[in-house]
Amino acid sequence: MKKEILGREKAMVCFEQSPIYAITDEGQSAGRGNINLVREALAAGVKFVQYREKKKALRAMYEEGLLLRQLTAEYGAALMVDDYVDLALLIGADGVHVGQDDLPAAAVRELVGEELVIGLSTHNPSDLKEAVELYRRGVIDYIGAGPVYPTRTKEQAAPVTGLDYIELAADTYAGTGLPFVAIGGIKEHNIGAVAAVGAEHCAVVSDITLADDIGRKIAALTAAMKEYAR
Ligand code: TZP
Ligand code: MG
Repeated sequence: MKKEILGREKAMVCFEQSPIYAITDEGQSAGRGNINLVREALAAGVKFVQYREKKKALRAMYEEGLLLRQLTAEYGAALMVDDYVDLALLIGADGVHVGQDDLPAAAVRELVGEELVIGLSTHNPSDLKEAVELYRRGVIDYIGAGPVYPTRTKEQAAPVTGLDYIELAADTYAGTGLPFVAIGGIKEHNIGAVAAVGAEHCAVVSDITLADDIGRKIAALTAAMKEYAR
């Protein structure tokens, strides 16, 4: 199969171009399925998508991941895979997103080589400090920062960080260039506050996957970020 991988540099251009980072959760998709959800998000202009499923069989994720890869490639958008380095490599994804309890980012970099994006979740100033070092060494490309607000999407999420941590991530970005995306409980009614403390990118799961009209939702989230940007 032809691999549709964008490459690390182009994938990070997609990150830059996408204030909204859309993440899948089929269990909260009102029965629509990931392919439909992602198609609508891409049609609404999202350029950075993460395939994240915690309860799906890996075989089904492989089949679906191949389809999502094709779809994202048609829109010139980047596709990330949560947790599964093997799946990311096999489907030709643009990168993999790992958390603090997953394989260490440096070990993942050894596996994936230089052409894949690596994203790392961070939850506190100590994670952030380590992430800066990993970014300086070329191991990671961006971080997630949060959960900003309470969320029901992630089981056993880290303690809520509030907006102070997002402000710290924004100041760190200004000083080091480490790109970050705020995540956790971000919705149409509070995304402006997240943008106001300096987030230029917000990862949103349930407010998108449960939206009646995904196109309208993404337009509203994007407009609020623009309106309240620091
Ligand atoms: N990591 C930290 S919070 C979270 C993840 C994957 C879930 C965010 O989901 P939602 O529905 O946008 O709160
Ligand atoms: Mg993980």
